[in-house]
Amino acid sequence: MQVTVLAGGIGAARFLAGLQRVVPPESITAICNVGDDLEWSGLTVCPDIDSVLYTLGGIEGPEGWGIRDDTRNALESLHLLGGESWFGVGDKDLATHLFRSERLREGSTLAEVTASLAQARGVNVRVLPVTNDPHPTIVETAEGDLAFQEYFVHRRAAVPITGVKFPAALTARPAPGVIEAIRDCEVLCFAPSNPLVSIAPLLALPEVTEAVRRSRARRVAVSPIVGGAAIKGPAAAMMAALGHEVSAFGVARLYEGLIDLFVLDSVDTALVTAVCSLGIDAIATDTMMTGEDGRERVARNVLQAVGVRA
Ligand code: FO1
Repeated sequence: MQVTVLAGGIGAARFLAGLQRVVPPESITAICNVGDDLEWSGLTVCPDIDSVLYTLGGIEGPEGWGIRDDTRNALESLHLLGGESWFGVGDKDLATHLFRSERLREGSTLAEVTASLAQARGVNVRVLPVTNDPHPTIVETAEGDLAFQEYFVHRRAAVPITGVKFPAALTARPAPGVIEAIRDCEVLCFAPSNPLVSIAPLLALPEVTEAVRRSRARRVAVSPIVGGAAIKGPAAAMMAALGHEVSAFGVARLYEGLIDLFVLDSVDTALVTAVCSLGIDAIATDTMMTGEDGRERVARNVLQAVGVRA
């Protein structure tokens, strides 16, 4: 059985970490968002891919990004030199960006470098960038357009937003294997990631949405909104700012026509009927990925919900 996961960063990484304890990692493909990527001091940084690789490799930092017990000597020295230091790159993490950037400069694709990084970290899940091409997420704000990390980290997500756009969506091509992984899997999961800036950039590629629509997989989404709040990150505030209902139902509505089943948390049981009225099956279960056991339990619950014995 093949399982494909549409993935953002931290929420997806935790879900995948649980999933790889339930089904063989080799049977899992993660299709990762690259909209958060940035050029940092001349290096290519791919936060969502790295969060997935570090978490699956068991070395993620306490917030779910970066590497555990990392130091910031390089960043501090950079700061002393007057370089930009608002993006918190650790010393061990820096090695990933150096390696990736060098390989990209030599002509490797992002997918190839990602496969090398996965192998080096002992990650057996197939981790694919959704595209090898630049495909940035741009946040439209009252102060003008901001690249995602500029908005999220530099401006601490404190600037009022008016929209989100993906200017390269019509020119970026899906990376090799992406469409096949969506088309040929038995279970297609939308990870509990931010629907507007983690999953939407994947779906912004027309071929990806088309493949999701046509996939014969059981298509299931896990809500990143629980009890009207985001488990992590700016999803709730962004949904409110852009006029979406801040609830699991609001997320399900964004996925109308693309999923067969929506998994929401037990605290949102009252929303099951509303989600079903969208023509989407819905179940309420424990979706809290607390600790390694919690991640595994959520993955197991999701697979059971789609009828897979795990
Ligand atoms: N998030 C922060 O809130 N502050 C940071 O300084 C920061 C640095 C950083 C460095 C490398 C990396 O891979 C991720 C990093 N993140 C940081 C996380 C990242 O901005 C977001 O969590 C994701 O882009 C959202 O999925």
